[in-house]
Amino acid sequence: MASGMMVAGKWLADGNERNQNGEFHEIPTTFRHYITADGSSGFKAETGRYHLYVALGCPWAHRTLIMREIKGLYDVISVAIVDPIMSDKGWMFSDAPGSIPDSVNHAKYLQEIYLKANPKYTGRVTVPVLWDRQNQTIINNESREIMRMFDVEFAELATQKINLYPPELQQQIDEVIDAIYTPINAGVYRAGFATSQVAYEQAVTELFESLDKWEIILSKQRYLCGNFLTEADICMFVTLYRFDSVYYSHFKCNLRRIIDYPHLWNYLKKLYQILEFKVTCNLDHIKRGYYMSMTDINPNRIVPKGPIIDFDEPCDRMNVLHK
Ligand SMILES: N[C@@H](CCC(=O)N[C@@H](CS)C(=O)NCC(=O)O)C(=O)O
Repeated sequence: MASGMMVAGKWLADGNERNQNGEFHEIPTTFRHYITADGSSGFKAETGRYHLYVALGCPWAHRTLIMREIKGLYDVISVAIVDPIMSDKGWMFSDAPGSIPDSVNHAKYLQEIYLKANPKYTGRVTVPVLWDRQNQTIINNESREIMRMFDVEFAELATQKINLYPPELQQQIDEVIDAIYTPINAGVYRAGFATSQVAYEQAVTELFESLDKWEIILSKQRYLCGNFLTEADICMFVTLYRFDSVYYSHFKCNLRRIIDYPHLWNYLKKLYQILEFKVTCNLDHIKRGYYMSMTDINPNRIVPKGPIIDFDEPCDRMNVLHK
């Protein structure tokens, strides 16, 4: 989760920016083509044409993996999983347990994929990446858009006829995904990568104010957008699942643990116990990815043994799927 990059004479392990107040700002992704069911975008949703590159440790890539599972697109979209630990040349392919080498471009480093799509590319080399075998190029490297394409544009090819972006909830889903992005999904990084006390305290305060708010909302309803599972829940899950094992200690987001929030903790267990979520979770890749790749935060690369968390602990199981 960290590849070296020299910006303004300051070595930034994660390829992103800090402003003069020490606040972390993500550099936007740049490959933003869009696949459509009818191909009107120039890229048609088809079986066996697209290949997904992910890291199991990365929360953004995790979104796309969960959606691929929930929709039952495993025979439609193939996947490669990089080695959990970022090398000094960025993401690398290996046959480490849980990793899947690149069967399409046979790359050693993910950077080769970016340069194959654009030989002049000098930006961040991030996961997830959606590759097009037909045009030999990157379609998109923005998780929110890849998740949406799998949900909506590949719906006809999906074996699971489930809709996590139903028409009557679309506006609310987009508003909720926006509402949790800055304080929670990016918030943990804003706290963890802050290089000033002020920037850190700003981020961590906003983070817990937002978690407190969702704790109350989830005491009154099952999911973020009411009583049906939606894309917004996938976006919240990937941060909550990593929280007590990584963000609490590694990123100093330690006012409370998720297990200290009765409704957020129950919600997290409930999602985790959905098989399509559980099969995409790999705490070993997550912990080694964060603790061994970010040497500016964890110089000795020691991976903590704890905490011991039982995500299979009983929870109030609900009828989760929106048919
Ligand atoms: N906005 C992107 C963010 C992707 C991202 O930051 N991925 C991280 C891993 S969690 C990465 O690959 N970082 C490598 C780098 O920045 O060099 C998305 O949502 O897809």
